[in-house]
Amino acid sequence: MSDLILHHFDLSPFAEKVRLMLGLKQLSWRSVEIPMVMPKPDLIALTGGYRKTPVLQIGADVYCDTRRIARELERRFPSPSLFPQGGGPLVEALSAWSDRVFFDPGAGLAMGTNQALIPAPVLEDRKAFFNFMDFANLEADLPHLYSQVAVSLDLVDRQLESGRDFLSGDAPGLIDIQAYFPLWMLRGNVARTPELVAGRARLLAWEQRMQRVGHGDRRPCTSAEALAIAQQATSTSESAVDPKDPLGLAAEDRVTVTPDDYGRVPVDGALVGLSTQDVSIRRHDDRAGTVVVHFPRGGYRIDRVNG
Ligand SMILES: N[C@@H](CCC(=O)N[C@@H](CS)C(=O)NCC(=O)O)C(=O)O
Repeated sequence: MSDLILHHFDLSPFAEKVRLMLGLKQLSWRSVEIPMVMPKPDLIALTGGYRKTPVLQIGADVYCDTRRIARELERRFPSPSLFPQGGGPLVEALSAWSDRVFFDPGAGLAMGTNQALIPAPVLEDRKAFFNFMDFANLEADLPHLYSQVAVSLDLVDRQLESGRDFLSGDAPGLIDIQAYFPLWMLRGNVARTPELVAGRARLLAWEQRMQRVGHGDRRPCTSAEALAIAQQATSTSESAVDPKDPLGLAAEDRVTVTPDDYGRVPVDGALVGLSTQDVSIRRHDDRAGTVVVHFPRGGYRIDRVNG
């Protein structure tokens, strides 16, 4: 099988989510460092416009969004599982809590408590990108954001009440990673984090256990090498479009796939796969060759391109 290549940057919380999945599964992977802000020409050559961090490349298959990446890692490397106690669908559903309810106010705090320190190009980029953040009122909103983060920290702490080591039992799983990555972001960016977790001994012990999950075996890779790998590879994805899908699409239909939240850049291609949970499209780029780009369906719009 081709190498796993993660396109990411070290400070990215969503990338930390995937690095921990790779660590939990004790996988070897290659790391391409991408820019924190646009432009990202080498990433866009692979994705066709999707700019968020991280993206996982396996040969000529390009997986966008941490939820799609989790499903693919679990499919290709089932053991050790991201769901050691089962319950996968519920854990996937809980990404609506971790990735939005917990992450968004944490990101607001990371921005709002550091606005004066954030380099201007990053601040300008994120002002345009994070459409859910009211940058003009972030400072006034800090008490509200602290209260929102406290809601989630309290839930995690209370889930550990029974004395279990991890949120659903004795072994770490995706639910722990989902709950941990916003705390990882707070630690790195919000000076008052020690106060937010003070007195929560169970949470602190769990946090240390999560740090020990690690990142697996990481080796460097350049973006030029990653593009050459894509260029020489052929996608291993099967073409399968559900004929009963409500959108009424067929294989090879030209469509765009667009995140419905923030970073709403459409990716244009020929439909390859469409199931209840996943969508994939084929596209060509002079430098990346012919690639298949994969997205989850939850939180993404698929639109037919006429003509
Ligand atoms: N739903 C996406 C969210 C990813 C996301 O928002 N990532 C942030 C970085 S942590 C991002 O893309 N920031 C802007 C950038 O990297 O250009 C996922 O699960 O992968």
